[in-house]
Amino acid sequence: MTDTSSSTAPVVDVLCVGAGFSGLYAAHKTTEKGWSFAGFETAPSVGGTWYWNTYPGARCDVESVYYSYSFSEELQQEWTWSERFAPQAEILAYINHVADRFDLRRHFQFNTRVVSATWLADERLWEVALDSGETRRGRYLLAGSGGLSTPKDVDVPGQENFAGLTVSTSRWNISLDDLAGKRVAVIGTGSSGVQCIPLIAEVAEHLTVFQRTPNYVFPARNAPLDAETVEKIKSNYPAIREECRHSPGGIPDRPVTDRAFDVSAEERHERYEKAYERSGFLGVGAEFSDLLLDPEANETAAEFMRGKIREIVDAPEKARVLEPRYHPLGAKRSCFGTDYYETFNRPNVSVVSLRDEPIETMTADSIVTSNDFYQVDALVLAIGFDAFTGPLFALNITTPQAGKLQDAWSDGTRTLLGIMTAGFPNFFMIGGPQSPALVSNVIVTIEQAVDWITGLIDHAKARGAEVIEPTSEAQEDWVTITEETVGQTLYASTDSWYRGSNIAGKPTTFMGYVGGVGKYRRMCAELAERGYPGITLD
Ligand code: FAD
Ligand code: N01
Repeated sequence: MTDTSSSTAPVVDVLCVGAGFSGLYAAHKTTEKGWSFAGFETAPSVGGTWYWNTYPGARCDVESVYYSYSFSEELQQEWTWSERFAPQAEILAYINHVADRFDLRRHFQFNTRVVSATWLADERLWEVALDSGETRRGRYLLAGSGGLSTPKDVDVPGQENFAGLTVSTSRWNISLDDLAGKRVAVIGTGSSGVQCIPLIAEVAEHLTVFQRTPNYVFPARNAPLDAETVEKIKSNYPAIREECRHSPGGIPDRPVTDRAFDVSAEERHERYEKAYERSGFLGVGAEFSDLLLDPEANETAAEFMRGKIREIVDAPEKARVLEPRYHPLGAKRSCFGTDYYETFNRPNVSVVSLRDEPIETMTADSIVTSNDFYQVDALVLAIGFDAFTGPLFALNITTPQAGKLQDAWSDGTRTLLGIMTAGFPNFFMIGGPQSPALVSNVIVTIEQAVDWITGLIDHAKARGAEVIEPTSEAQEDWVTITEETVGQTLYASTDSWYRGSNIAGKPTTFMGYVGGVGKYRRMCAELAERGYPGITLD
């Protein structure tokens, strides 16, 4: 590695990691204010999630008209989404359009990984070290490094023995044709697996799905957006965006107040049927107000979904394996699929329950379970991410007073508003842990966070302060709020990547605020109006 140490490079106002939705909006917002900005991105181009996750079937499951930037009326008028849930390529094209339209690429250094970030207390600056050997200094460090950008390490026993084609959904680098005529195994049935399985089934000679935990898969009900719908949306965008900003989930809400047992079994079933037709995040799982609070109420929705699976899947044994029984509906991230359960009616598709027969090892051409062995030519890993802390810890963020971020968070994430953390001055996370990003339309949270962070920096600058840091007391108050809010729900007791339980050794603390983006926005705004109590300026 050449040493191109750039001590002569100018000190910038803002250093930023990542050129996804977060980094690009941060670049736009801060440079508009006249601040200097230096962004770094491992990938050769913009896009973040939508650059990396190019597996067949990848698309958003928050409707595109909501899952997009709201900061520019011109942008939302000139861009037209073709489908209710745009495919990955279209979302990536949109992000590229945004980068070009607002001339944002010039602020980023691509093919560049930030390997460490160190607070230089005397200079009151951050210094980032890059994998090129260079260093750069700046006043503020923004992490737009993503919640789902670090793939989970492969932990399938014996996977290193496998000699066939191996590909991961989060780093997809083959074409679907490469799987044509092959015996394919997919391991993992979260959102990524659910989206790619039906398409792989269409080309594979045989597809075996290795499923550990069956999840609830709702029909996505994707469809082209017709001209009339697009026109209606475009003429109403400001109101739609406002509704999203003040909603619980960052999408227009459909408030319900009655509980599952307030109505008769027949009425409940009818309502679930209608909700199933509607699908989306406001479908079955949101039909009654207590579904994520009361296990018995939840079970009525869960059993409704199991009934749907039994209706759709012809073979009773396959249906039994696919029926979710190990966690409440919605307490792990729900999945939205197209022809997901129908795919298991194809003669070339089988499903293996790893709960019944765990994988013991792999050979050069097979997966060996406790019960059988399955010959495969290609292996697709859809095993998920080391969410939130994975990318943050890889930044090796260090301050003299608090040490490394991973040490400060060894018992779980501790933040103020999911944006700042005590002991790490001038460090801001966009859509970080303990923000609403985990359970919302993430773009709403990203825009709100960047707006709030820049407002706070303006406030500090106006007072001649260079250093911004939350107090430990304010941080503990926020940790308590997030824990109490989630503690009332079924999320709190369900193993999931939300709680870090998909990664061996990771502390299992819930990594989001589930009180809703609207309420969160109000709390952030109130803090600003009150002059940011709990945040010290120096
Ligand atoms: P990312 O898009 O993850 O971008 C972070 C970038 O930082 C990456 O490009 C990464 O390479 C870069 N980076 C990280 N560390 C470093 C480093 N050390 N040095 C340099 N660069 C670094 N959310 C929704 O709300 N709705 C959806 O429908 C939805 N669909 C999704 C589908 C998939 C397949 C996945 C994986 C996630 C989905 N999400 C969805 C969540 C999604 O991650 C966010 O919506 C959003 O894209 C996050 O944007 P971001 O810019 O914060 O992070
Ligand atoms: O990852 P996941 P994902 N052996 O962690 C299994 C977003 N997203 O990439 O549940 C066998 O959800 C694991 O089993 P279990 C969205 O927020 C959105 O699918 O741990 N199996 C699980 O079935 C989503 O929630 C979209 O028992 C193993 C699966 O792999 C998040 O990204 C699309 C295993 C992992 O599921 C992550 O989704 C894609 C092992 N060793 C992603 N290790 C949209 O639709 C793991 N598994 C918008």
